[in-house]
Amino acid sequence: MACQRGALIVLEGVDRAGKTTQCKMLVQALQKSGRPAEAMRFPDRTTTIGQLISAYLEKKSELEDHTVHLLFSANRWELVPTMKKKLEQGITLVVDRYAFSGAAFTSAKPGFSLEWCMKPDVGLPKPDLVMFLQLSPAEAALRGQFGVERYETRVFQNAVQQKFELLMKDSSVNWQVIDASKSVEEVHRDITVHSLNAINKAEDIPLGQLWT
Ligand code: NYM
Repeated sequence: MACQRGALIVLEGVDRAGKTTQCKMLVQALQKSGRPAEAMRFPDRTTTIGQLISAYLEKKSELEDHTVHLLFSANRWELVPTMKKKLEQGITLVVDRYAFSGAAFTSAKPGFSLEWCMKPDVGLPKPDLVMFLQLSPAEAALRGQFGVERYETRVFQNAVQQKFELLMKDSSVNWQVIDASKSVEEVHRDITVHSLNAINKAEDIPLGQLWT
């Protein structure tokens, strides 16, 4: 009997919403309950393309805006065969950022339409669940200073938040908004409930294609 596929679960949100902490906690909780699960993150800075992106984010290099957008997308596409293989093996993937960050961040730059920004990621494996960790700019500010990487300013993050709100209007994607202002444990509980639901559903339906 073919094994049931794993679920593709994505966490999105503006910087400092707690995505990375929550991804780790979710993977650990799933593994502990006997469900195979692995963490992934985008950009994946370990590949050749990922290293170009990383240098750009760290302001060690300059890249033209369209070019870096396409590199972020290529970085997802290069991992697709690995992702599909793992999902087919029954492994649930918990992904820290995906195509939604790609579209939201680039379209927050002047001269970029959301439509253009979504195009290169059309057809990627479609997440079974996308949780948006919602945190107001005021609450985010209480969590301390922004980092030093590119995009880490209040004005830019506000623009990104607005683009995420547009993306969340798309009902072809299973969006769940999570109140990230709650305690780490409470957020973890909310995320776990939604994830278990998605994992159960994914077992019976084929993996979809994003934005098609
Ligand atoms: N980012 C991330 C993009 O601009 N486009 C993308 O496609 C993705 C996946 O990279 N500020 C931005 C969002 C973040 C930065 O992410 C690096 P992280 O999670 O801090 O490594």
